[in-house]
Amino acid sequence: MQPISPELREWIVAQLAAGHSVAALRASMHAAGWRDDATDAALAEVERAALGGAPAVAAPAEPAGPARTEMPGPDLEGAPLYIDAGDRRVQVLQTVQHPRVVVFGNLLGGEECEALIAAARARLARSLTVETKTGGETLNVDRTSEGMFFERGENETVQRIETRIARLLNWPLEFGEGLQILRYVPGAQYRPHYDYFDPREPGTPTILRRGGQRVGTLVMYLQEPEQGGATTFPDIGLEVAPVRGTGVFFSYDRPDPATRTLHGGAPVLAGEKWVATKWLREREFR
Ligand code: PD2
Ligand code: ZN
Repeated sequence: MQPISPELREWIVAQLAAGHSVAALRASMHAAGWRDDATDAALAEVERAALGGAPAVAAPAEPAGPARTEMPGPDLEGAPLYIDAGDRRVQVLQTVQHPRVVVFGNLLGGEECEALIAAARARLARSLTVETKTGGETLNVDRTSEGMFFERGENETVQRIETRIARLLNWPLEFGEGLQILRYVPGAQYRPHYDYFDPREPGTPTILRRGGQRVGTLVMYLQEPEQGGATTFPDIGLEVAPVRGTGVFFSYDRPDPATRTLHGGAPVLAGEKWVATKWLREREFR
C-alpha cells in the first residue's frame, strides 16, 4: 500500500505519543466520518512505518475459490409471508434466488427511523475514504451521500435493531459491523459497486484481519425521498423502492462478480433519502 498523507500520519503519531489509545484514535476517526476499514488501513500503515518501514506481514488474501456453505439470511423454508424477528413480525415482500435478495417490510418502526436520523444528523460528514488502490485520501466520487457510523450497541435503538437483525438473518450480532447511516440530498447517488473487499486491492489483507470478508448487506430505509433513490441491482434488473421502514438484504458467498451483487443507489431526484446499512462479516468483528 502507498503511504497515507503526511498530515494524517503526523496526527496519528502525535495522538499515540500523547498517550491516546488506538481504540480512542479509532473512535475519533470514526466520529470524523472515516470508515472503519479505512481507519484500520491508516493505523496499520503508521504502525508499519514505526517498525522501520518494514514491509507489512500481510495476512493471506482470501481465496476467491470455493463458496462458503453457511451464509446469513432469513429462514424461508415453507415460503412464509412473515418472519418472527423477536420483537417484530417482519414481512417478506420479495425474494430472488440468485443472487439471494430478500426485500423486507415492517423491519423498522417510524420512531426507530426518526431516532437513528436524530442521533446521526450532527455526525454526518462527506466521506473521506482511504483509497484501497493508492492508500491516499480522496473524496469518494462514487458516493456523493454523507455518512457516519454508529458503534455496535451504541445506544438503545441501535442495540434493539441489531438484535432484531441478528435473529432475522440468523447471523451472530458480533459478526456485524456498526450501523452506517447515509443521507442523500437531491443529486446524490451511490454508483454501482460490490460491498465485498476486492481481493486484488493491496489494502484488502489489512481490512480482512478484522472480521474477514463481508458476506451480506442489509440496507434499511429510514426516510424516503419524494422521487428517485431506488437501490438498483443492474445485473438482474431489480430496483428496490426506498420505502421507509423496509429494507433489502443480499448475500455473496465469495468476493467475486459472479455473485451478481453489483448494486447502487440511484440518484435522488427530489426530497432526502436516509438509509442505515448493516454489513455482515464471516467472523466476529471487533
Ligand atoms: O442507499 C442505497 O440504496 C445503497 C446502495 C448501494 C446503499 C449501499 N449500497 C451501501 O450502503 O452499501
Ligand atoms: Zn453497497
